[in-house]
Amino acid sequence: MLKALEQLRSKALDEIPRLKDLKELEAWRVSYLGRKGTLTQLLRSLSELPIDQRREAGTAANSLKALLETSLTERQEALKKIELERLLQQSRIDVTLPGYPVRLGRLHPTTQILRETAAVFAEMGFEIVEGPEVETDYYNFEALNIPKDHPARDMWDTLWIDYTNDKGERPMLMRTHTSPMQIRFMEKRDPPIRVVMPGKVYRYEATDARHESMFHQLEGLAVDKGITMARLKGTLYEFARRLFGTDRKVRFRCDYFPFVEPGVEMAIDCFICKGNGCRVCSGEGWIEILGAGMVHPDVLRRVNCDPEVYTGFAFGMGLERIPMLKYGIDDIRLFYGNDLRFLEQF
Ligand code: FA5
Repeated sequence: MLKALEQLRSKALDEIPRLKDLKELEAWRVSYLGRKGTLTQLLRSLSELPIDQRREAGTAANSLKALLETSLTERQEALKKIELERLLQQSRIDVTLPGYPVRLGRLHPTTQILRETAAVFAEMGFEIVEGPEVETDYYNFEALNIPKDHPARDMWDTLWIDYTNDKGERPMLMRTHTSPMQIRFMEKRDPPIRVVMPGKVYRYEATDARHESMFHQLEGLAVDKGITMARLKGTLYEFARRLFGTDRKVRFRCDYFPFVEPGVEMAIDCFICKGNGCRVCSGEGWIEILGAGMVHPDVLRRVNCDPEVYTGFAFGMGLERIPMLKYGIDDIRLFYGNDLRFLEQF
């Protein structure tokens, strides 16, 4: 028995430094100290020895067990250290390597056009102001001469916020246009006013090549003594010339918006068919980019501005329509489709 223990000892201790990883170490443990391991079996067979040999063999076997267990723990620690070293080595940063170039992003085409458009108006002396996208019925409709149940509400497909007040009304909505900012601005400031107010607007409508349910508008407002329709046309002509160049055609036609009198729409000749009619312009040859007009006297009165003294013009343009006209983009849905092949061209 003692001889067997001695052989086992030298074999086990000889093997242990050659074990390369924790997996091999585990196999070693199982083969000596596991339930069916060699040492475990020897320990079990102690009971079969004659009583005079059992004591000595027992002591030797138990001290060998303790020795193997200590060796196991030591090797385990050593292997863990080696593994850690290897991992550290792998992830070590070589500061002499050339760096990775930083991939620069770019501004979304809508952001670019928003800034470009606002800058054109800033050069003409307009200030730039932003406002809330969640509006109240009052600012989005009522203060703009569109009372409840007025048929003019049909002009704007509206997304209502699911909130009911004490009176059982649903007064909040995603703004359908930037025109509520006219009221908000005039409530705070007296004339003279020259301001543009860009931002997101929302409509519950079916999308097509020219219509999105979320898009951007830029609202313009000028209120002062002696503001006329000629000033409105002059400002918008100048804007179109600066943004699209002198060779583009601009068309004004009468239109109806409850908060202006008279009202107009401005269209630019279609960039694709050059006025002949195509899918993008629905065969019309023109693409409407804005609604405008002279601020209605009732709107001025509502914000305590005397319409006998002051007059004003206002306009609201669809911002996505501008890069569509400028770069010949034939589908508005491309703007928010998150396709980098489209976005990276700007
Ligand atoms: C308005 O929203 C008025 N608030 C404009 C206005 C302002 C009139 C101030 C008078 C005075 P309209 O719904 O027509 O009007 O929208 C204005 C512009 O937004 C349109 O000319 C068009 O360029 C753009 N537009 C309208 N609906 C969409 C849509 N679904 N997707 C993309 N652009 C749109």
